[in-house]
Amino acid sequence: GQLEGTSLPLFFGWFLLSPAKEKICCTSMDFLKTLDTLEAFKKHLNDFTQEADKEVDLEQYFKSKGPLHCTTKFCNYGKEDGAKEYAQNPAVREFYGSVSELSLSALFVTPRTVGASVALTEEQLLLWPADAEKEVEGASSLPLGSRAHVTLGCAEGVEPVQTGLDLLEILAVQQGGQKGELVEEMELGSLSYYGEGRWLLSLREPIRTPACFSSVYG
Ligand code: 2AM
Repeated sequence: GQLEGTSLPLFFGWFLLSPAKEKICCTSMDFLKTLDTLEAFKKHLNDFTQEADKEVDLEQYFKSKGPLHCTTKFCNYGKEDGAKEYAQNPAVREFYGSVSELSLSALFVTPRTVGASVALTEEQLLLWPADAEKEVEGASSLPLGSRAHVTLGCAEGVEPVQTGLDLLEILAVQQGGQKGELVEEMELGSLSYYGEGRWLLSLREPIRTPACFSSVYG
């Protein structure tokens, strides 16, 4: 097989294709630009800065991290649990190099990360590791694929792995029955606040983008 005799990648995932990729970057920038002008956001500004009366420019606050993608399995060149098994999974071999459509269902922002949640299809779930949701306390009973996301940016000193953990945290709060405080109906969808600097914009229409299932050796 094509993966035999080669070392394992840093990670597998779906890589967003142009021009949808550029459009998503713009949408995310526009969202950040609007969010930090909202009164509701200013009211909770101390989640993002300790300095009283300081303004936060979210577009500057978050730095983008490489090509836009949705990680399926972080392998760390084989050092991660289950990396070899994942690479040998028949579905992974079958779909490697294929293009499918990713559906982005929400945008979320925390003091650490900004990302988009991805609603995976049944077929895409075949490529999703069974234990991906187990890392966050209170999130292990969430449906398979709940962690699927695209990292759009990270605050200074924050690693991108944090984006999926932030998403799981918001979903765990939701699952616990907390609806979030509906803050504003925006053009893109409804914006809710979940406390501790956690904002979620449920998109009225999902953003669809073609993406290629592949891996990074980096
Ligand atoms: P991300 O999927 O949230 O963007 C390389 O570091 C890629 O692998 C990044 O895209 C990163 O996060 C993801 N990643 C890094 N460490 C990870 C981990 N322990 N579990 C899952 N994904 C990880």
